Amino acid sequence: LVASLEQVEQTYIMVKPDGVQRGLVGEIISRFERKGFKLTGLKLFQCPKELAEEHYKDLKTKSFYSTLIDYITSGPVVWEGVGVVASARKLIGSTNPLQAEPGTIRGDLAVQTGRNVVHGSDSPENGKRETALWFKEGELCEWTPAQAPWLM
Ligand code: RTP
Repeated sequence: LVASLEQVEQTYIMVKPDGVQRGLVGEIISRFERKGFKLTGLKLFQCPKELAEEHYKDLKTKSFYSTLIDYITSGPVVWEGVGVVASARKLIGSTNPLQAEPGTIRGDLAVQTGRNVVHGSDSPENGKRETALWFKEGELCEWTPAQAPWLM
């Protein structure tokens, strides 16, 4: 069974500041490429406070909210637009790296929740919302592989 184009979702992956500072950008992007997702947008960005607050607005009432904003704005981040929300969450692993399975990004590369190296949208709706928040029009590339549409 092969998926149709209407089933294609958009998700939003962020390599967080600790991931960038630890030199894990290539490793993390490589895992998404090897899985078979299509990369449609990529940028290196120093996240302003207002944008971080908008991105994490659903967590505003949480006790860790201000540390989370400090963390995300502490250095450059890499944003990536790829396909398939649920599968990306599996590749990333549980929020707490202690509970993340070996083989996942957090299971292999992170130690604590407050430094869990990567973010992925938790629903197709949030994939669209977050992509629109971080990428301007014209910054995403729509492309088709030359031989056959293996990636979609
Ligand atoms: P993300 O949004 O970053 O992909 O993470 P998530 O869905 O796996 O987890 P979420 O509950 O949305 O939390 C967002 C980020 O906040 C930090 N966090 N700290 N108890 C804590 O100190 C705590 N809980 C969450 C993590 O960086 C988490 O990824």
